[in-house]
Amino acid sequence: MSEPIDPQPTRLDHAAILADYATNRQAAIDAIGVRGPLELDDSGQLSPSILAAYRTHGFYIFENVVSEEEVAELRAATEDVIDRAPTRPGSAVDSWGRPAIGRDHAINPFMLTSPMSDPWGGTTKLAGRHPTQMSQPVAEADAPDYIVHLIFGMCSLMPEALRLYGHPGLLATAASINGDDFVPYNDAIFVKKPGLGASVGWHQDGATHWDSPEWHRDIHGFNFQVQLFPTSAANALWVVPGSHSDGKADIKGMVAANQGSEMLPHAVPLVCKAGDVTIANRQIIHGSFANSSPDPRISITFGFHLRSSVLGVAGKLRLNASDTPDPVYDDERIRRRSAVVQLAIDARRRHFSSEEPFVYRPFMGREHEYPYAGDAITAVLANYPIHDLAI
Ligand SMILES: O=C(O)CCC(=O)C(=O)O
Ligand SMILES: [Fe+2]
Repeated sequence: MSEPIDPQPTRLDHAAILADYATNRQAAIDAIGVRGPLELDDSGQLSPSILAAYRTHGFYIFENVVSEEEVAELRAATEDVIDRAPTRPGSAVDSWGRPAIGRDHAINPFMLTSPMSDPWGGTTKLAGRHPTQMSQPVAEADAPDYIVHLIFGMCSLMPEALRLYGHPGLLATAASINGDDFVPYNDAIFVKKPGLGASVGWHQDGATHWDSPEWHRDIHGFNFQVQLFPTSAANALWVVPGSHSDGKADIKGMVAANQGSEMLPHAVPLVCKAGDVTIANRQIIHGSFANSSPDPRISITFGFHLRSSVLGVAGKLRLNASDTPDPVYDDERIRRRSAVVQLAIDARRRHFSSEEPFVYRPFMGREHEYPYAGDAITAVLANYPIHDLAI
């Protein structure tokens, strides 16, 4: 049974308590057997045994998907974007005194928060889906007031990230799980710098279909996370295996039953190498602790849905939540957002010429309308997160 954890421990105390718990739970994930190379069969579908493991457990770790070179490019590009973030909310300049980027975007690309905080846990934000707050270790005296927690709109901020979005193995996985007419959800980069990174309170991602008569374990889609650094139990994303199949969980009750401790007894850490890609069903209970460890995590996160889960559905979880009602997603909205995938495929084809490009069924025969060249680039990418398909 876990000890209740001090809501504001020192960084070192937090790291020590987490280390004990993690050793235990690392053995549990090793026993499940949910990792290996991303294998496609002759028809380009995800290998049946991987698909079966993903459907049962609600997650999988694909090893060694993104090459060292591509990871290096993505790291450099992401670090540059982080460097250009405003120093605090509303600031016009970055930490070097240069004009901060993203101030002219319809969706602010940066979510800033204070070091090792839990900005959503226990609040009503994002449809109140993070019911409990993680412990928030006290940051070192020299820590900045604000850190970058999330970056939105990566495909227009970094060509490297756009190319990643067109990755053939990942898109084939999306087609295998959600069908050839799969549609994108959104993208977000989680940034967890050593001794600074914020936590993400336990939650399930889906917001629209929990009470649907057609509810099933895959109805809210999934997210990939491409890891730019090796992850450890201390900074990784954690999941509760199999919890995607059980409907809406009582997370508050689970934490209360665990003596108020956030270290849930059945959770496991998705420990990865750089270049590994995790996939997690959006209905799985998941979260991450404040990064009190000495190691960074940067996770490039993007998700995909079944088209039938999105079409005709009034969205939720919009980034620019305002007074206007959530839109009902129609064919045109889906086409606009899906065009980012088609553009990404072409951007990747031009850069990695020896790789077989993914064929995205909804755009078959119309690929030439979405070249990664000329005006098509801004036509598709300008403020594309306003078209996210958030359910
Ligand atoms: O990476 C994390 O810490 C949280 C990720 C998450 O909540 C998500 O991908 O939905
Ligand atoms: Fe999540």
